Amino acid sequence: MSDTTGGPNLTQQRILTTAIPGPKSIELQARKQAAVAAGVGTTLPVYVVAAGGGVVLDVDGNSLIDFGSGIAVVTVGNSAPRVVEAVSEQVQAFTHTCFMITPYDGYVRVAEALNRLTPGDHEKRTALFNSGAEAVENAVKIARQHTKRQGVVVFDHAYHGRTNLTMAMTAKNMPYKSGFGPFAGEVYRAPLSYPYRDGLDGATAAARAINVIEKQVGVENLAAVVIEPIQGEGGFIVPAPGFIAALVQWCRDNSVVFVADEVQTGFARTGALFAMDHEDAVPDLIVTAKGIAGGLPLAAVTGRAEMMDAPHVGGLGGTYGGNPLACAAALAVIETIEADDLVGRARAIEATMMERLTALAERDARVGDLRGRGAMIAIELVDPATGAPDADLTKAVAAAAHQRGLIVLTCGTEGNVLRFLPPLAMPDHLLTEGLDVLDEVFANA
Ligand code: PLZ
Repeated sequence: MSDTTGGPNLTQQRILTTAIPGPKSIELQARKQAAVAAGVGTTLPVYVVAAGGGVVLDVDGNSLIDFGSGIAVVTVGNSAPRVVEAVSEQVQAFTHTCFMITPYDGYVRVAEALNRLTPGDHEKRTALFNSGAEAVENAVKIARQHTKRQGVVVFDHAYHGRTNLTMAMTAKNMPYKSGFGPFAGEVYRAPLSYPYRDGLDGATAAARAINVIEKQVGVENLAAVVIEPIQGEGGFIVPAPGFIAALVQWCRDNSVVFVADEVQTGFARTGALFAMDHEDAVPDLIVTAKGIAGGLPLAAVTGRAEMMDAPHVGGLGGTYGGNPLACAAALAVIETIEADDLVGRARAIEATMMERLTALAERDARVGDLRGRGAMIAIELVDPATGAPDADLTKAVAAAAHQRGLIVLTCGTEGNVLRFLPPLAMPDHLLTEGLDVLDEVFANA
């Protein structure tokens, strides 16, 4: 196979042939600056020619270890073989008809699979969309129709997207919201459970959030509570045990729709098919995207039939939602997760990462917290003396890792969280080497 073909057969090695970025990438980045809107930033401007397994190959011949998965998207790996085959077959058959005009069975099969795989054994329905933000918006539309109420509660540090409604739902001002208002109304923010920072147990943190909701919104005005079971962009915050279950129970008691935004946590990422599977609770609606289709744009809302069926016929849709290529990819992703036991693989990755990062945290007091599940792990970096978030160190560590050929991402409201999201197709030797690179970087930082 030629070296510019992606997929798992791409040479699984970290190779640095130039400085990062190399000369060809620098040239392309100059063209990008002249041609692409400045608002669209790039974290690590190496221009990609192929990717697969655990590496990303750039135009200068550098092969980088991928601890990012394109922000938790290529969970099954880049150009995963079943995805390539299914999409290639579909692209020859037809590329689009619009499901709202003349439908096709790929969409129905994805809906059936999601109804089967998502948490809870109640009767379910699914609707397909293009992006996480679009699906979150549709979950809110569905909850409003079902409850005949308007209010939406979200949480501190939440990330739900960049469209107008989801900007209102996202917590962080820069870079997501600043100057882009006015934002959609009827969105209210409640305090999260953030064990490292608030020290509260799940029940206490839930009682605090519920008090805010009852006093500041009022149950009679509330359509939905929307939460990421593990926050993604907000800092990979795992709520204290029982927090999510208490919120779900409160929603049930008050006829409020509980929406789990599993755009980042879904599809085996956390060592379960869905992060809600770790909680002793079942969401009413679950929003999925990213990992669902191995890199093709697809998103879904799945949930209780009586809620999903509340909007009138024609009330939900969009030109491309459930595009045939994306559906073919999703079916191949689901087959891959099941056939290759990627849930088990995510747990094995968790074990390796936790062992190595625990050792790092013990050696280096700047690692204030280590948290996450499966192949969704992060460290929060702080000033050891004060516990204050250290965004500068986080930026420096990420940049040094990039220089050494390791793709890592940062996150967190304070920008002081380094997150690791390797594809589950990553071979062990690259996972270990990536962790070695991190050790080196911390030793020199
Ligand atoms: N909900 C939980 O993580 C997307 C955003 C990157 P879209 N997260 C990555 C960026 O800077 O734009 C995300 C998410 C959760 C919703 C979304 C939105 O998904 O597919 O980007 O619209």
